[in-house]
Amino acid sequence: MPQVLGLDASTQSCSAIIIDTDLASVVAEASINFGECLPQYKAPSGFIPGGADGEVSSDPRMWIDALELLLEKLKDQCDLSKIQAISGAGQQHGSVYLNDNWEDTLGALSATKSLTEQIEKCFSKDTSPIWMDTSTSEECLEIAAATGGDAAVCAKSGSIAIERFTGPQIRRFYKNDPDGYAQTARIHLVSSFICSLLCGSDVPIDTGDGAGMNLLNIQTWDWDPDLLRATAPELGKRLPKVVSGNTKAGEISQYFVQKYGFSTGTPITVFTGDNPSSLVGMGASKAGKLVISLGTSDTFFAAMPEVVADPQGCGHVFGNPSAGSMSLQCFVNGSLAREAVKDKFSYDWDQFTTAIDQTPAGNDGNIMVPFFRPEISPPIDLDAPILKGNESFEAWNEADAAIRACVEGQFINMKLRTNWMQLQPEVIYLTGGASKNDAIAQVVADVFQAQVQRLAVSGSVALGAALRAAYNTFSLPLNQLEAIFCQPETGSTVQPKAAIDTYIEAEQIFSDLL
Ligand code: XUL
Repeated sequence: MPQVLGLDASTQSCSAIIIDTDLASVVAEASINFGECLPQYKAPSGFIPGGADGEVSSDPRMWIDALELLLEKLKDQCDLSKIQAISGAGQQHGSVYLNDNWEDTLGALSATKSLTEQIEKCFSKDTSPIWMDTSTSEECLEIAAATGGDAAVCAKSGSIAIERFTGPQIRRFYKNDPDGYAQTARIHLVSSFICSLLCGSDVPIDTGDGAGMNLLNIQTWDWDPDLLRATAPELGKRLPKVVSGNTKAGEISQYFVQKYGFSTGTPITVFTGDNPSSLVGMGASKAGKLVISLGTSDTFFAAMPEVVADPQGCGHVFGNPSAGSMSLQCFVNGSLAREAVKDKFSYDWDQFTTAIDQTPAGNDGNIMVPFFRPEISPPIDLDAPILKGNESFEAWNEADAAIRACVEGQFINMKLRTNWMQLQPEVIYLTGGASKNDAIAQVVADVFQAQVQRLAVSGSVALGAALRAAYNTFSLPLNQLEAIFCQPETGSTVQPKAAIDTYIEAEQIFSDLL
């Protein structure tokens, strides 16, 4: 019975799933919430609060302790010697800075001491900047200027220089602490750091997570010499090599064999970023399916038929860990915008849903640019929505129409902004908090003129890691694994009802409003 372990080292927790690919079943799931289980790190939401100038960082020791607690928990639930393949994923962009003790320490881990105790002497920077950090605007400008501008950085790396991306973070560290940088022998992402610990050796970065650094060239899928030079001196030698997601990184270290009962020789597939992993875990690793995740921010991602970068510089291109590339685009005005318009009329969520149900697709020509705060897709500095329609609608006197206009506006904007990806969606997988709402799902189906499904999967990041490990280790076809583990929830499929031309004029008016 091949059992497979998938790990998810995310912002607030470290989670795992163990699946049995023969029995088509989930054997165990466990999670360690950093704030709850490791209060000594004083990071209730997984990062150190109160950072100056937009700095957001976490203590990498907390991630190591969480990994050990997680394995302890799993060991109590099942026999880890049955696991025959492992992979994982990490929150994207976060970086770990290590000195020249790193490789030797990894190779000589002793099961009688804790991991943190042994890795402690390997850090050349005490904390790890993570994806929520916005402190590097200056470094982004410098990297763009040294590389020939935003368009050049975007064409090379798949994204313009972005504050949270790892390259600008590395540059800021180099500028603020040149001695610390000089002592840094290796820079890892969260994903490759955790994978190195498990393998007991320094492992590569995959193209999925590597592309979130503003350092990887999306044509060659290798470090880009111009971007390395623009970021920090002698950076190339500090980075692990880059490999595709279907690469074996190593085998489980004796430390974990002795301490948690894993079997010697268990293969580990290179880790990837959480979004690339979720692409696989949602069953969307092949072009034609796309994922919309509705959260605080809404996120849109899909396997890409061609490697193209966003000419407007808002979206991102990452390696697809199952082959080729994927796109990702974030929309800041997600659930907070839906909530703001609901609250404006003192509605509850049931009234919000009824409002959408009782108004027609196309909203009688009433349109909203639903940005209650500055948006990044497209970049625009609004603090209140723009309304266009009849007089009473524009005066915010029509509650139901305003609610439909907000939701239609969000997905019209999403469709317009993601045209560059050249996708022809057959199925949209809707996930995240608001995805359960049938009225919102119907608007998505109508605007995109595609079928919408909600999957039964929870924890698509860890599941994606397990599926990748099974695919890579046992050569089980991904579509076969997806057919077993990524099934739509019964009765969750929504077909478009609106006529195909319902939104053509609205899309034009929406574009003209920006
Ligand atoms: C993607 C991003 C986040 C992180 C954390 O670019 O910044 O989604 O991966 O989840």
